[in-house]
Amino acid sequence: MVTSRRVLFAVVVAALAGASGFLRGEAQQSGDRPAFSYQRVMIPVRDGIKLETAIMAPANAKGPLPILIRRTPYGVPSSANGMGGAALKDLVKDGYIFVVQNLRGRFGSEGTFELSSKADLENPKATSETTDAYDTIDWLVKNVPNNNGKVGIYGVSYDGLTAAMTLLRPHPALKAISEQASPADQWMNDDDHRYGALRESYAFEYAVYEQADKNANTHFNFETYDTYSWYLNLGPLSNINSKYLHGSIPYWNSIVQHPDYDAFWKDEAWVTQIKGAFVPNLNVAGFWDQEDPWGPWEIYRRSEQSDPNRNNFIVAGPWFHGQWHNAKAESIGLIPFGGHDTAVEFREKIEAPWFRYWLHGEGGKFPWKASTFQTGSNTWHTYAAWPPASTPTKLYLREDGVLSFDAPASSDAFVQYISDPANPVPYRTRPISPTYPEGDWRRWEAADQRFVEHRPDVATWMSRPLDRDLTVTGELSADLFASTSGSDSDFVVKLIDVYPENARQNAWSEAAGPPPGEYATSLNGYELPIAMEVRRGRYNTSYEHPQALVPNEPAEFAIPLRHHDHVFLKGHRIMVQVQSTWFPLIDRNPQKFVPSIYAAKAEDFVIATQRIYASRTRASHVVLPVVRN
Ligand code: PG9
Repeated sequence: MVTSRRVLFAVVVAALAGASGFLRGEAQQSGDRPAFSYQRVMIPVRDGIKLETAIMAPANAKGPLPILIRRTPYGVPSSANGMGGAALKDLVKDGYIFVVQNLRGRFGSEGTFELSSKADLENPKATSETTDAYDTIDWLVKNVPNNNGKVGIYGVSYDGLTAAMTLLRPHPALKAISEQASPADQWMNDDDHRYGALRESYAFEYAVYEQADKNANTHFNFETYDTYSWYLNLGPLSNINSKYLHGSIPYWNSIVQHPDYDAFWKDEAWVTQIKGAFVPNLNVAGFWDQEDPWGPWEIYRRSEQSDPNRNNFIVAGPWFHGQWHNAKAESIGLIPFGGHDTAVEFREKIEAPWFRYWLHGEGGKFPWKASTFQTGSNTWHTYAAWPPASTPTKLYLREDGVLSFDAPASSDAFVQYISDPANPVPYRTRPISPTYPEGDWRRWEAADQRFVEHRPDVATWMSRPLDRDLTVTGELSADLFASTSGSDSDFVVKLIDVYPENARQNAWSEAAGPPPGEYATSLNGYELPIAMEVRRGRYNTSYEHPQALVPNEPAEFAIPLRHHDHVFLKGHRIMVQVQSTWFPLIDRNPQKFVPSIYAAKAEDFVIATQRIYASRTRASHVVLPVVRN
């Protein structure tokens, strides 16, 4: 069942202007908020449809100003009041004409919202987020009074995607981009899949969120409090359409009609069209981004193919999705950032100077290519190139549950567990709230993994306490040698930083003991995930043509674990957990090969015996890019 919450638009100034008509709005000032005028205009694009756009200009501008655009599916502001918020403080100080536009088909914008990142640039009739941005910039520089002819575009997530897609065909007035947490290829990674494994809860709930109602962001109305139970009781995925959506959500229909990496997804993978860095772009990534942790690195990597003018930069920090635009970011969940307010530091020292340099011509170009807030050490770093030089170092999963730098010596050793799709491993503690409205969803990637360590279907390896700091900077990966008694299977790898048992002096007195609820909020023995990823067996040899695994025959699974900058501190231990379900984050693999999992029947889901090999010839391991300090 789908319910919709109408978002009320208080149109402060109902200024709907055509290509030449630009109406002046009233300047708004309240308390010490900066004074901004506010106009709502309809901007025409090449196929004749008009896009609803809010324009907020500082009332006290001394001279012409650059334009800073954000393009969004979530609704434009209904007044200029947001200009006083913490996220924009530094940009507001520098002076910009702020423009926020609804994507085609969302809220007051005409056309159809397809939730698509396809950009068919060869077809002169095709429109996309690339062409809509181009046409919007063209209109703005010609019609907005007092602009200096320079435009920047930025945004987080979907807004970041629309910023990033301007890289493919930038308007000449576009002088600076900052894509932040943009997805790049929705089959390969980020919101909807991980190397073809469906992110069931996210893909479903997001498709409903954006496509159930043109004029609202819609929360799916779960009739069960714990969504883990809801998804489990749902049974096979085909029940989403047969019992609830009835084909009403086009993007969900596309997902279930295209299980494999076919032409549909390859067209959606706009990032493959990047050939170099032709406009300055600051990519921004979060190490614990629960939605789009991969895209910014992929956009950065593709842009590095040709960057003679040093236009391509990346910043990464210890953030959940978009946390760098929160009023403060001093911690994620229970994990503190060593006294740093990383959001304020990012905005003051990186984001605002970025646009100041490119759009106001003040300050200097960043002397680095990459900057990170390194976790563990809790310090900012800059790098002349990413990734910096490191020594790939293998940590082996041994048969006795020990994680060791020494390779296993035995000839036929493995660790075994039983994976039952009827009792899948939850990805966070139950009850699991819906994805939207966001609550615990934001912080779950930094959650203590002790909550599943005891499960018989979670295999665990642990190192000895480290005798010195271990700095890991660059791309991590895992290489599992594994078998299943089934003919398809998932393997999830989690790399975990285990805090010492006495990591923190607890605040309560020995004699009084902890106040209710506080014992579980200690960092003592905390198991902090640093990297987590899943590989789906059917795609082990081909993304386009899934293949059955041979039952009980070991195969090698290469599992990329993305880019990180983390120090495992002296006294901490390193842990690896391996499991075959991660629910309902990832849909359940039936563990029996079927042509499409999305058409699987209840009886296709079978119990399987999984083996992770730990022998001389099949030495499962993770690879850490170790940097000597
Ligand atoms: N992660 C969301 C999203 C981005 C792009 C496409 C689909 C979803 C978002 O937060 O906007």
